[in-house]
Amino acid sequence: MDTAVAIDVRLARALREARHVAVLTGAGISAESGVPTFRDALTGLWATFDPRELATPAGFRRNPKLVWDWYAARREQLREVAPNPGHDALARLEARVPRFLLATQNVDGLHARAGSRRLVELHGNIARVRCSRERGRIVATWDEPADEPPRCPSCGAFLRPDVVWFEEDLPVDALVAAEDAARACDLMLVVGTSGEVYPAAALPQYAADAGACVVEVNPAPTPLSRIADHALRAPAGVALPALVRAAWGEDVMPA
Ligand code: BV8
Repeated sequence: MDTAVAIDVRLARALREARHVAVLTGAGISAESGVPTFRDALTGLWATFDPRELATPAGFRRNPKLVWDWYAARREQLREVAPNPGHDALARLEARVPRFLLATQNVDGLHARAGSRRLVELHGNIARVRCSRERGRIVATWDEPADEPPRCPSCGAFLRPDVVWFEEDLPVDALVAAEDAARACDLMLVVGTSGEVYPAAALPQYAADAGACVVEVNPAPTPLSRIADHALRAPAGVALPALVRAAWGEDVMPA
């Protein structure tokens, strides 16, 4: 992996002087932790499965066991991974900025494990399992039947991952907090997202419309690149520690 990225001195100053920073992350920030992204041609989960089959209510109704097993496999895989220097840099950044909010589309829980606290999970968290009928009922333990998902101990409906599927509404509090932060921030970091999934992908436009400095951290251009004032075309695990070092001259400890 390349180990250097040049940080524009104006960007370093903008971050150091920012009073309110908002961050939007996507699957790309977890790629260096070994978590497959959704659209990476080589390892992307969608390359293996049809999203219409798996991450939608209709897909779950059609084949509950396949969807349950896909999430169970992803939960299992997450036991082997750890936050990377990109997650760590964002946790360190939070401690340096007066007002900060990290909105993630990821469901892998790695930001919280890295120590991020001012965090909203726009698409839920794969480690949580809930009743498919009673949205608020989180279930901590279950038996694994062979031919169908486990059932809710309270009402008998299938259990499901506590994530937001396509065509499902995002948690209102999380989305409102993320939108408010996007509209109020001085600077927004947009990290590791293809910018294709809404309403999360609308957040950088809110920040740009409000006059914030928008910074894209992504090895590849995306539909969001046109609204970015700065682009760090490098992996997040390299670019984010370099950005924090350039702003405050500190070393972000390796994960
Ligand atoms: C909603 C949880 C209202 C599950 C996910 C038609 C009908 C119905 C809806 C729609 C429609 N048309 C549009 C919509 C809205 C729809 C949508 O946006 N669809 C898209 C596909 C067009 N959105 C929704 O349905 C949302 N709900 O709108 O509710 C509603 C209600 C009823 C009817 C209609 C609307 C819900 C969206 C949430 C879906 N759930 N995840 C799970 O995880 O299994 S989305 C899923 O994709 C993940 O959360 C993921 O984060 C997200 C977005 O992907 P990215 O994070 O961007 O990841 P991706 O792989 O795409 O890109 C990775 C990037 O990282 C790349 O750019 C790559 O270059 C970069 N990268 C790679 N390596 C690195 C890196 N960057 C930095 N460092 C590296 N090392």
